[in-house]
Order: sequence, then C-alpha cells, then structure tokens
Amino acid sequence: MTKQFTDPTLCSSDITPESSYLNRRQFMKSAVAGSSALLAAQPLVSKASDFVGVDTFMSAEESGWALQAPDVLTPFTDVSGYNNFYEFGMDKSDPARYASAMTLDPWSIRISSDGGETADIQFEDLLRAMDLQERIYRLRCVEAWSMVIPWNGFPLAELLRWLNPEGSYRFVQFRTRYTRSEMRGTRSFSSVIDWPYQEALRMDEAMNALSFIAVGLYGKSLPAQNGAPLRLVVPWKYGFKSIKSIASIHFTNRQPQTSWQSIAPHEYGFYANVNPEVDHPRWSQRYERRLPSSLFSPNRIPTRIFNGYGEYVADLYKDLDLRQYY
Ligand SMILES: Nc1nc2c(c(=O)[nH]1)N[C@H]1C(S)=C(S)[C@@H](COP(=O)(O)O)O[C@H]1N2
Ligand SMILES: [Mo]
Repeated sequence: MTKQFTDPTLCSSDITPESSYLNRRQFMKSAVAGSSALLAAQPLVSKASDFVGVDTFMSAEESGWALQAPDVLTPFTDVSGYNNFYEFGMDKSDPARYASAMTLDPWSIRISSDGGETADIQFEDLLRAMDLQERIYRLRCVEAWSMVIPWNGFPLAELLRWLNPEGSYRFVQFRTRYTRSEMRGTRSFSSVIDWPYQEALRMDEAMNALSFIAVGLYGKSLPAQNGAPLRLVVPWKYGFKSIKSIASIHFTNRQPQTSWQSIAPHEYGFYANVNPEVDHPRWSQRYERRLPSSLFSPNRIPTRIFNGYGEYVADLYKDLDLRQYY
C-alpha cells in the first residue's frame, strides 16, 4: 500500500532524472566533511533528515512514501539555469551567466542587533558548527512558476540558536552581499532595487522547523546563481523571501522594510505567504507553471495555500487576515 504524501520534506524517489543524484548512496559513502570542499563545488556530506521521521535517502518504495504526481524533482539544469537574482540582471539566464563573478572565498557574515551587539563570523566556521541535512521543497515564485529542489543545509532555527543573541527580538533581517563591481545588475540603469537586497521574517516564522538555510543543492555546494555560499529557503512563502548570498543578519524589534515591499507595497507584502485566493494586482495566483514546462506541455498545476505546507505553518497566521497581510 502506498501512503499519500504528506511530508514537507518530499521523499526523494528513484524517478529523479539526475544520474549524479541517483548515485548519492555512493557519494555519501565517499563524501568527506570539509568546508573547502564545499567552495570547490564538491559533494556535500548530507545527512538523511530525521525531520518528521522520514529518511529522505530511502527510495519511495523502501520508505513506503510516494511523491505526489506533480512533485517530481526539477532537473539541475533548470534549477541552476532559470533564476531570479537581480544583482546579476533581470533575465532568467543572467544569473547563470554572470553570478560566477562574485567572490565567494572568503565570505563573512556580519551579525548585529538593535541592542548594539556586532560580530563577524566566517562561513567556514558556521559550516563546521552545523549538521547538514537534505530538504526537498517546492519553490513557488510570485511570478507563478515553481520548481521542486533538493536542498542541503540546516534549519534556520539551528543557526539562530548558535548565534544566540542577547535578549529577545521579534524579527530577523537579512541582507545580500552588495559588491557593485562584481554585480552588473546593480550598475544597470533599469535596476529598480535599492541595494542591498533585504528580507526579513517574524521570529516565530524564522524558528519554524521548515525555515532553512541552504548551502547546497543536488548534493553539491550552491551554484553562485542560486545564492552561494548560503541563502534562505522559506518554502511556504513566495520565492522573493528566500534571500540569496547572505552577508548580514540583524535582530530587531521593529518590522524591517523588505526590498520588494519598498518597490511596490501594494503588490508585495511583508508576509508573502503563497495563497491562491489572493491575486497579485496584475495576475492571478490560482495556478503555477511547474518547471520544466514548454509551450506544448505547459505543466500548469493549481497553487496550494502556503504552497502545500499549511499543516506546518497555518498556526502562525491564525490571528491574521491573509488578505490584509499579504
Ligand atoms: N539577493 C537576492 N535574492 C533573491 C532574489 C534576488 O533577485 N536577489 N530573487 C528572489 C526570487 S524572486 C526568487 S523566485 C528566488 C529564486 O531562487 P532560485 O533562483 O534559486 O530558484 O530567489 C529570491 N532571492
Ligand atoms: Mo520570485
């Protein structure tokens, strides 16, 4: 008997088209821990997630869990070739072409708080402190396309606990690195964003078990275009919340401004929860195009509230009018 899929960490299955990924039992055996390996785009050590008790390294058959029909892993070429990373241009192919100009090593992250604490941490040190695991999540862009991506990384909650700020704060704010000389999109006249790119979460959202920091995908270190060396992944929110190439983290009690909200507040809210009932002013959010798709097979599927993760996150918003707080 096949159980209906209900887990947020979609179970990897033997149907993935990625041969390297199919062989991951092998790579797991041979993989060695180490952050320099990571920057050299070698396989990451991945630990099966014990999140909700599902071994993501079992095949669907072995584990008795099955993928939902539309939730097939998006091939690596689409995940790393069709991107939004405006720092490197506005076309979907620009990030893959230009993001490699970004210097990834060394990479430090400035930690600060309203209380005045500041510290700089090195990405390598952070990586050494964290246990890596895999999470397969749907990613739903506000532009109404979506993918299914196998991320490697650690829960954001683990990172926040490790940072252990003094006092308690209501929000956590993130900024992307901003190096104008390396980011051609930021020098463009058509660039609309007030750089650096900024995002933020309410603390209870940040501490939710689904909020994740990715340092890899498909078992390899993150491609630059996907937000190397570390980026946020918040699978129940529109993709623009999942900020890439994080250079600073700030703990605050005031709700921070976020980049898209600043550009068009009536179109993009602070919450940005995936919601088929609340349309974007210029287009419907009822359906999404699941990549890969083409003119002849558009692969159009209905969008689900909270991107299908309501079971895990709906409680966060029980007192909120989702139409008003979009
Ligand atoms: N710094 C930064 N982060 C960003 C963006 C961006 O332009 N700059 N685009 C966002 C948007 S709109 C989406 S849909 C996702 C896309 O992530 P992916 O390219 O890894 O699929 O990244 C998000 N994070
Ligand atoms: Mo997006």
